[in-house]
Amino acid sequence: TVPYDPEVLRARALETLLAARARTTGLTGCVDEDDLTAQHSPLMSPLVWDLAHIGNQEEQWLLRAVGGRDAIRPDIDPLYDAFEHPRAARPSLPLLSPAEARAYVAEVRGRALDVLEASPLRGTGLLDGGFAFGMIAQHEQQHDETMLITHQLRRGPAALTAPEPPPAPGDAALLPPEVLVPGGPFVMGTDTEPWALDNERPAHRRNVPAFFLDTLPVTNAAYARFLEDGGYDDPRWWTEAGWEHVRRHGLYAPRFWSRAGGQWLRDRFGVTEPVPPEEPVLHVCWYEADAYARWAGRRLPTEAEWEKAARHDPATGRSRRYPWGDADPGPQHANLGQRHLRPAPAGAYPEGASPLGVRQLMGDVWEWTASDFLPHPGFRAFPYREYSEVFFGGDYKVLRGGSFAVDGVACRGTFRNWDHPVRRQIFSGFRTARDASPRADGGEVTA
Ligand code: AVJ
Ligand code: FE
Repeated sequence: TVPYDPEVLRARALETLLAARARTTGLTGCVDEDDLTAQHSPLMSPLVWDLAHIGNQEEQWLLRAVGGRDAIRPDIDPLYDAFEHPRAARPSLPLLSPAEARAYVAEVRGRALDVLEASPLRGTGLLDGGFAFGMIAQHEQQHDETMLITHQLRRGPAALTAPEPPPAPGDAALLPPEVLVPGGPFVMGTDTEPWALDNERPAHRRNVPAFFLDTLPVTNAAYARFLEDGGYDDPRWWTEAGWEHVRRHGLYAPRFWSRAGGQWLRDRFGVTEPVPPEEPVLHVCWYEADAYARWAGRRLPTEAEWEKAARHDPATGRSRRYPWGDADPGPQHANLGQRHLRPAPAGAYPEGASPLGVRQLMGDVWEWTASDFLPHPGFRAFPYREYSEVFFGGDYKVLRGGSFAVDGVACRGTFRNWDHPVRRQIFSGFRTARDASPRADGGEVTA
């Protein structure tokens, strides 16, 4: 059982479920019916599919599995099963209409809150620490990020506005370009986060030799130098599969970039603007991130290196929940929850720095790592194989940290995301690393 007060977790479950629904309502309420049911890209579902899928998962887990209630709409389960129908096929299914989907998710939610009220949040399994409620709040927030990607792909006038302008870049120019992460073991993964998903578990020791990591994510200005140096035309920088991919699809710059009047422009949620040089590069695939790193004489960090940089406190030897410590994310720590509707400039959020001074590990852009998506040693699928297990060993690379579109409930030092190496409609960027000489590990013991 988790070392948290069940009543604190009950309040947090309620708060995070309500916050997720407010965001879902915003993302589906700012466009008309046609926009909700249209396919904006074959890569994405219609928004109305995500909406009803959110409700259907909530019905299955909170009403049926936890609450032991009868099904409201067992007939629609197959329509909203992500494994039954590929995204491109979903617009032609007999989906609930926007009005029906709204009524359905509201009815499910009303009953889910009754179940929350009535459930003891201790013991083992789905109820321990309110896990099922945290899982469903995270699931809704993950689909909110998916819907924001659909909004990015949607054509037409802007439908979304940023709640707040982004912060200033701060002291970026004064920071050392890279930090040395000393070698030795650290604890990767977790046994104690009540709402950590199955792929983040269990905690285990990993030895990570000394390495250097970029203090900041790679910026648009840095990435543009790779373009100007002919990076996309030079097979030396690309893996074989990456070169094949850029040639076949004619890639020449990050997705949503275009060239006009001698400068790079980008489309962002229906507005075209000059590419902001100081912002972390966004909408690059793994192949592009990997090629840039090789061009720069560097490499992508492994997933273990990334997590060590984000969590390991050299002063205590402990792994923190977040780079800044154990406190839940606050607005001073990281750019989350689509607050700025864009990444913040590199160097922002100094209060979110890791013990070694690495910035913006959480929020802003998902960071591609060198690693394939694999289970931690001792992994057990929970509560369903289709969340993580069926993806292990597939054609997926791990992304860490979370983008500006991730909510704090789905953001942790241990949180793992994954996608195909060709994907770039997602809010993906990266930072680079290099090996340190063996002497740089400070003589720490190795596991
Ligand atoms: C963890 C983001 C890869 O969107 O496919 C949502 C999350 N799983 N519903 C995805 C998820 C089931 C998942 N990712
Ligand atoms: Fe889902």
